[in-house]
Amino acid sequence: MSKKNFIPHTDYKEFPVEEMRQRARSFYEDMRRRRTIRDFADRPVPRAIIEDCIKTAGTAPNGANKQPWHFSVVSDPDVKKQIRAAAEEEEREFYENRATEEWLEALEPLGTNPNKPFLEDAPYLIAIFSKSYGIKENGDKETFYYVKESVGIATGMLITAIHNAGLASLTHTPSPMGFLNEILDRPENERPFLLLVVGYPQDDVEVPDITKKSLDEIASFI
Ligand code: IYR
Repeated sequence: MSKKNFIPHTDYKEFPVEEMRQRARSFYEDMRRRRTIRDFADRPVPRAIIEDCIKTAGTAPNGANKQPWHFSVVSDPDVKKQIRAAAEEEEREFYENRATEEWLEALEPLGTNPNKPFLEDAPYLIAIFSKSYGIKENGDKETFYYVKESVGIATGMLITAIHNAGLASLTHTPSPMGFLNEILDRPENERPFLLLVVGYPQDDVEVPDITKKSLDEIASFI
């Protein structure tokens, strides 16, 4: 007897072990090509691609299936310009005053600075908002659970989907990001989580010569 509201999970697909091995390896080989880039071309990207990537993010596992996220997709040049101006103001403050010496040193290999031309160059900015709580039809607050975890997972899936589609992204976190609520007209129960810049890399783009930790350094098998 199935539980109330349960249906058969007919979408699950098992693969023979050898095929699983190959799939796991080839997915890793493909994902390790992903790099954050900071120089975007202004070439357009069909909106349908972005829509499918966001639909992928929307399939993420999350607390009590409350789906506590909102993706605000910006392609309007005027809005991008406003976001760039507000982000650069925060970033100037960060680089000149707020960041500790240790933090600036950690950023040194990435070559970041307060100038954010990518916020206007890239065809899409996806502002990801986490919903701290929901609002019921009668206006009462609805509690949401594991909001940061949920939105973090959805964002990882979005970044993966964008890479899989053949586009590049940049996880940009101007701090604080409250200006995004104003510019994008998002309600008080939503908090900016991250600004994802999406598009094609500029021709001959370069990336920092940095490496990822080895399996031994990031995992233990007991
Ligand atoms: N938000 C700033 C600084 C910055 C911080 C970290 I941690 C990074 O990994 C990269 C940048 C900026 O976007 O420049």
